[in-house]
Amino acid sequence: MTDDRINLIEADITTLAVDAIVNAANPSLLGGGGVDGAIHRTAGPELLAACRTIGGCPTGEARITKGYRLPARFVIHTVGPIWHGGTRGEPELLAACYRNCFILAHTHHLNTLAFPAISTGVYGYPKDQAAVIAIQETRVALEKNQALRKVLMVCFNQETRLAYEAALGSSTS
Ligand code: AR6
Repeated sequence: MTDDRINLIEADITTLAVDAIVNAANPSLLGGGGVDGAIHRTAGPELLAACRTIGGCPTGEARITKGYRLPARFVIHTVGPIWHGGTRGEPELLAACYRNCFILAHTHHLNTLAFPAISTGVYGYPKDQAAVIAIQETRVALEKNQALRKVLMVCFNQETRLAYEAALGSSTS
């Protein structure tokens, strides 16, 4: 059973005291709007300095930094695809984001993670389709990594919560 380790919560991700929160970043890793802006504002300038040393991140990949002034110990920065209608590899790239975040969590022995709905804000990915991919990849990761205790799916609005509820209900784990 994996779904008992997936929680949908309504929260500002920057307030969560988990091992790592995930940032929906852009390829520069130098900050932006949305959840990225909120994370950088709360984490403080040390986060930006750490991101500068990384030198960017291609779409679909992920990088890890400390959380600095955040209650979370680490930030996993991933770059989701921009939605262009779904024919430019968006589903595969979004799935790769989740997979690469879970790989970093595993290698850093992180047991509690919180995800925003990657790509569904500024990048325009349809929330329902993104939720299906997020839940699918999370179930696979939870099955493989029994040490992963809790994955929080942060719903910043009602539409996102409904999308996750539908994705969780649409198939068995
Ligand atoms: N806590 C949790 N979720 C949030 C928060 C928050 N504080 N703020 C927004 N969200 P977005 P993207 C939700 O636009 O689509 C940035 O400028 C939001 O409602 O943050 O991947 C980057 O630098 C939505 O459900 O990320 C990139 O340029 C989800 O987080 C670009 O935006 C993702 O929305 C990335 O776009």
